[in-house]
Amino acid sequence: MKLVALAGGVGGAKLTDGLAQLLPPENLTIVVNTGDDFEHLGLYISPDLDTVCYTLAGLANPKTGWGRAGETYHLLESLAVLGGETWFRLGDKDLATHLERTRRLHAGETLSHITRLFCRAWGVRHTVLPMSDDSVRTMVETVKYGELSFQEYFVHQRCEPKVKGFRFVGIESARAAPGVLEAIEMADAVVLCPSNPWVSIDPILAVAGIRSALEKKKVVAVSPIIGGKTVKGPAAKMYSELGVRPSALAVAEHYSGLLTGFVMDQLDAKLAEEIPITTMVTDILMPTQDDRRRLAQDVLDLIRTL
Ligand code: FO1
Repeated sequence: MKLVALAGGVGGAKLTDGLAQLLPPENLTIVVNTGDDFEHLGLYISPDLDTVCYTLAGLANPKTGWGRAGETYHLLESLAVLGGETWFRLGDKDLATHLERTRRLHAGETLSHITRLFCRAWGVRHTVLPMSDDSVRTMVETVKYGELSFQEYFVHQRCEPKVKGFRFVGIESARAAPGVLEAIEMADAVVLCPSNPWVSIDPILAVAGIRSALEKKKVVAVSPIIGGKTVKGPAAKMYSELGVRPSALAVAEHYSGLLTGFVMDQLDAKLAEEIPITTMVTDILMPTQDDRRRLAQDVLDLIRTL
């Protein structure tokens, strides 16, 4: 079975890792949100791309899900002494990624090309593609502070400001990165990983051609919400602040018109009858490597029945 997975940060990375344990490299392409990307300390940072690649490479920090395992923060500590900006925790190993990526971007290489080179260096054999090589920046409209850039909202303000909406700056002119639409075309199904629907999956769906390519495919979403709460991150809080009761049902409705199948947690089993598409009820938490593979297997089993 040939699959494309659309992924954001930590939850998405875990499921793609499970899928990568089950599918050979030629049968899995992972398309990653780049709306979270930003420039910081003169460096180009692509948090979701790095989270997915580090996870697939077995290099990710197991505690946070983002950044590198066994990380040190010597640069940040020295920067703090000088009164520099330290709110975004860039570890020493991780910095090498940002330095080399930034150097290559300045030399005219594309993000997708650089990602391919880095994946080869890290031993990641499955294809990881940024959604676009063009700049897309997620802006979060907040009640108190007006519009904030995504990392300002997410990391600096710790997702505390109440949100009113989102804007993806640059989306009108962003083209899908080379290979994205081709991979969807060739796929038997597309999986929307348990990432934040508002700020991880929606930016990918908003890139020209991606949503319409998905409309011709079997599409299965895995809920990032269990029992009204998100496993990690602000998705449930965002639903509440936007006037929608956070639930697996709200996620299914978020993607309405696009889905052929839906996967949600046992805790939400009662909601299954309200979802008008084939729904699998299973354990969607992925605390261990085995859980990632088990959930990925459930997703593949569901796809085979559609
Ligand atoms: N998330 C945090 O909550 N605090 C951080 O200091 C932080 C640093 C960081 C550095 C590199 C990187 O690739 C990711 C990092 N993240 C951090 C995670 C990240 O910004 C978010 O999880 C995503 O953008 C949302 O998917």
